[in-house]
Amino acid sequence: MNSNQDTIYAQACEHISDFQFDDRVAGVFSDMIRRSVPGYGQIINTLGDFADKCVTPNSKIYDLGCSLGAATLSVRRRIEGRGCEIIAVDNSESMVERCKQNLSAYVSETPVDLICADIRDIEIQDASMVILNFTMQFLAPEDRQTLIAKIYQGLKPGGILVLSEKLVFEDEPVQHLLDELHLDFKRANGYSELEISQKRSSLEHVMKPDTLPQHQQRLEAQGFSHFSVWFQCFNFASMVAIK
Ligand code: GEK
Repeated sequence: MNSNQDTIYAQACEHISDFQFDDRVAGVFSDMIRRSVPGYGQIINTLGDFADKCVTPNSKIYDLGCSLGAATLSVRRRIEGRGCEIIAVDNSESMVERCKQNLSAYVSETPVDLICADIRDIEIQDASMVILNFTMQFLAPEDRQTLIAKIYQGLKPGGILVLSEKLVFEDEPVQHLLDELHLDFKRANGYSELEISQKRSSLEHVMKPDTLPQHQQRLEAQGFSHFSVWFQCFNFASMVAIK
């Protein structure tokens, strides 16, 4: 077995504690997210395409909840020579430490300011692109509108927010069906029933997904007048909003 393989919930635990982005998770995170989030690889690649089209010279790009830097790396290689700076933020020290190593493995002329901080506490300015790739779902629901307001204010006109999230659905049969398809995706990727159910319990109080209308209303309430879902696989979607 590969030491970077996610086996965190493979053994039965007496007590399932709340999920944390600690060193154990950071060490297997690439494997965990690819085996858990359908479309993750495609979304990461496409963030580079968005950057190529939308990032303007001498602007800033924010990767909020950057984890190991996958989105930052995808964007960085597409914007060389534009005089831009990427600000990558995560509040997990273990993630930031590993992210630093990942970023330094590639040569680039685009500086990355890697910050260990809460995304609620940082300033956003002169941005042509802001990325929230599966991060907002971990923020307390009452803090989400304030974060979107800060992002909107920090974006330049024409700048984009790419927001990827797990979704929930008001329609019960749809919720059930897409949930089942997601579980099958995890089973097909080698997770056992025990791993699936223990991970689910650990995330219960930590990750609070919204419905698609909740996202759209939040973005529109802030002033984003252009909005679309550009990717969806089962109960995972990525949205783009343009200022
Ligand atoms: C990727 N975007 O690979 N402030 C800063 N970071 C936070 C906060 C917060 N308040 N809350 C959570 N995080 C990445 C994947 S993972 C998604 C993002 C997942 C961080 C947390 O430490 C973790 O690294 C990340 O957000 C969420 O494209 O695990 O499903």
